[in-house]
Amino acid sequence: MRRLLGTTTSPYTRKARVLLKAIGKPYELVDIRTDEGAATLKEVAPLGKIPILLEDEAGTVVPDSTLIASWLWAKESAALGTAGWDLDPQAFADQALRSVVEGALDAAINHYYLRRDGFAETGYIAKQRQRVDRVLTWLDQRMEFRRPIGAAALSLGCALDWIVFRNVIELDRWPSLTAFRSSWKASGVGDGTEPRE
Ligand SMILES: N[C@@H](CCC(=O)N[C@@H](CS)C(=O)NCC(=O)O)C(=O)O
Repeated sequence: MRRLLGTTTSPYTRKARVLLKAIGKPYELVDIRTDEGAATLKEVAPLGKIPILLEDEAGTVVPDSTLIASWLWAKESAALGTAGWDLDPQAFADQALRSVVEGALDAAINHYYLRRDGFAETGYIAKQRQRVDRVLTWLDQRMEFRRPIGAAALSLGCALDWIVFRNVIELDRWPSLTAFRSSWKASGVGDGTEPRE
């Protein structure tokens, strides 16, 4: 059976969980906060980052949520297409938006953990927060939730839910992104994978 190394809080792991749910084949989420998960991560992932997809065929290890999305699109495009997805890795405009969304998500994650570790809101850390604000303002007029759902929308849905889950920002400052999140939630594609401890 397919296995996914990750956690239930991780927004990048969630991208893969949403797609695996859409595919509908059984898979196992191996939480890296367990001994088994930590040991497997150590074995297969020198970067120590999640998610990692472990295919049951020939020991294939697929790191990185975007690579996992491309892998699943290559292997399972019929099921994903039927479920309303279009994850073509060569859709450059979509991938460009995805990289902006994930740049903001990376900044938000860095900011959250560094502040949690007690670092002050100055210098490089303050810059991460400014980056999140700037990107959300830029995205506010550029993202609409529609089908088929692309790579940027998947990342944005997962990013916004995580940002709200961790209280990183007050999303209602961005009305179009708030509307995007409502449509994302109403679509049900992320049901059952919402961030939780
Ligand atoms: N570009 C990577 C980013 C993955 C990432 O940053 N994952 C976070 C969890 S959401 C992580 O593993 N953080 C642990 C660390 O940075 O040590 C992807 O798309 O999978």
